[in-house]
Amino acid sequence: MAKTAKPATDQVAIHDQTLSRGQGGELHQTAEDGYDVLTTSQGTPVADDQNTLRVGARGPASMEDFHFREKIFHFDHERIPERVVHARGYGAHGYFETYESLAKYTRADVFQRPGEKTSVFVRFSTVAGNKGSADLARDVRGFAVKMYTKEGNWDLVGNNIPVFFIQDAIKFPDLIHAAKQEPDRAFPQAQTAHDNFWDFISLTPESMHMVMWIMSDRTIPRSLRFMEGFGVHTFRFINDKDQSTFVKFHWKPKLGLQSVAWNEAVKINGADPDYHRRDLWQSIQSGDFPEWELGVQLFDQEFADSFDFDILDPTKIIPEEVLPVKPIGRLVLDRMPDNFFAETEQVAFMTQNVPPGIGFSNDPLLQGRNFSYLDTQLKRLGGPNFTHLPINAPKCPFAHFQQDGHMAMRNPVGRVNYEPNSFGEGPRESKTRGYRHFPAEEAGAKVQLRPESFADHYSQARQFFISQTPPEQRHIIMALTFELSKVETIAIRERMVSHLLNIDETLASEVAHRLGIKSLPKAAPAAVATRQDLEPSPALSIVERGPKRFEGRKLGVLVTDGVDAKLLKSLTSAVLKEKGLVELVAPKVAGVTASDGSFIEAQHMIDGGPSVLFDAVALLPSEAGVEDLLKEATARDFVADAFQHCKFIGYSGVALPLLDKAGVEKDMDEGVLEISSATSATTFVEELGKLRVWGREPSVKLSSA
Ligand code: HDD
Repeated sequence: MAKTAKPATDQVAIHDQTLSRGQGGELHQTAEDGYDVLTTSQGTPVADDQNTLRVGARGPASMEDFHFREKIFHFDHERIPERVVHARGYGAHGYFETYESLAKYTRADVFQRPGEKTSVFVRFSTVAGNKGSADLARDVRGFAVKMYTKEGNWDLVGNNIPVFFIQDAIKFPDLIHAAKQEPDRAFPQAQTAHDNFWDFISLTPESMHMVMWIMSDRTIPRSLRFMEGFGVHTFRFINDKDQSTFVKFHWKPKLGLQSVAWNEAVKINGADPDYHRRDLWQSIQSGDFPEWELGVQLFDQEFADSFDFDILDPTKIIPEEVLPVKPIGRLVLDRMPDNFFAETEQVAFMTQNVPPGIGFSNDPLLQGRNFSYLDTQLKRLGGPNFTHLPINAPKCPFAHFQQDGHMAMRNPVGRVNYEPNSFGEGPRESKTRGYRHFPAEEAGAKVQLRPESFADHYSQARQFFISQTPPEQRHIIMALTFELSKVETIAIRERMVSHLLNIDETLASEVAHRLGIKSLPKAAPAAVATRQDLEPSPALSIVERGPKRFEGRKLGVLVTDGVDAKLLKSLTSAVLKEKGLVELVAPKVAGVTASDGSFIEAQHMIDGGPSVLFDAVALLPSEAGVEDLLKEATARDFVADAFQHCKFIGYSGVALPLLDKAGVEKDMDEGVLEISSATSATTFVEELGKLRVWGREPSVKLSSA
């Protein structure tokens, strides 16, 4: 109920009743004092929402209380089944802007006119965890984009990894059963570090390329804004003349790639399980709109025939160095949903939603997905009319003869609900404007087999590994060691090592050594005897594709009463100039009284703002303040964690004892910089663009056993 009386101008008189407009423009019944009147869902005004109708003040409830019964009934039915995968997600609205006409390749309306903007809704997700799981689970991230084009909705339902675990959709239920919590004990939640997952994986060599990706830092992104997205499969662009060009889709974040360290991820999950949601919410609400470029790899049949791998195999990429990614437009997210359930939860993505000009390839995973997505929406959304929900309805005109069913909101008007009809009513098919499937010539015996061209499971897995920088390779080794250390069945650990031997011997022996496996097992029998030695592809590294500056990142500044007001101001303006953010962490969340007597608000108390929430930290306590911080375990952790997570640390001279107490002073390196003036504050902030001092990592033993 609105707390303030509505001004008279907001009030409207309809049917002799005074009504007022709510936030969304909806009408409310208004009481004499101007308040919106609470009603039942039938519109009956409610007089008492605190007490059920009862017989006598201490007597039994009366069934007659229709308001109570309706309220509880509705509450009892609030939940819908969560998605069988990708249950935890977060979405936003925005637009896609086309750079240039692609009419030569595709008749897709969205790609015809340079500068044209198309509305989109994007939902990011984790895969394995339930709806309430934490954001920093080590997991693939879903990157699902719904474009409301003028010729129908186009759903590009991708991930932040360009390959997949399996080659055929028939294995999807097995993969997901194995990955999710084990069925007898219902744990672990949102983690693949358990026997069932690695048992399945180690018996599924086609997953080895994906294993390299999921054990890399790609699965612990710093922000949804700093990760790539991929359509994964090969699709088709189809032009006006019905000619086809193969296409792979890439989303590239404007602010560069960035992930966190595993030890950091574990702590972020405790400090802020909604870390990614909050980050997206804050950036959009503050007008700092996340942006990606859409890029395409375009190729013809001749390229496909000459390429080392089958372009229908979803466990393979085409390296960008072999076939460059051509930018064709940009995606900007600029509006959060008004209501999470109505939009983010009820949005129904379906791979088969394609407009004219976009077509499918014969990728067996894609073909299977085209069945699964429509089917799952019926279960989740309760009936065939989920396209009537505003988030799922096309924004272009549409006309068909589908009718009735649960919750039908749009029903045909008039007598005719079929075609053809001789009344001349209703929509008709159009050979020119309608969707035309690409007339690919297909022939062959009906068989159940995996083509030979899908058989090489190790070459690209190796290519991925050797394309990583040394810290990234260390992270893969440690991630594999961690995950397999949670596997209780020794034979499964060894089976995984036998696959790693086919990828990289050092990788295999490092993991085996850390797991305490005394003698290396034999390499797994490879379907293709000779592994190809492919050139490294630097585009596969996150570190190589980081940002150029601190833009969009957050500096956490630890302050106390007496903080040097001038220095803090210089530091803050240097960060803002780089388009970064500053948040203050103080002993009391209210804030601190600075050296010039001004009161400065803080965003966190020390316990609530550990350094894992920031990309870099600065320590600006006063001399008196540092004495108190030395007694605070949380202040020591703030510094020690920032150091072991290889972050840049700025400090004022008086903070040295705190660095000492945190065990950092003796190991100080080029990433720990003194801030004593406006100039040194600027130098510090310029350094922040490098994000991490990975060279520190071996010394802090973050990822070497
Ligand atoms: Fe899937 C959801 C991405 C393979 C069956 N998938 C789902 C979502 C994403 C993906 C991003 C969440 C959409 C949302 O936010 O609502 N899925 C992928 C990618 C795959 C993939 C990139 C491989 C390249 N998926 C895949 C297969 C199958 C499914 C092989 C089944 C044969 N996926 C589903 C589903 C879900 C889903 C069961 C669960 C909820 C939903 O569809 O709407 O149908």
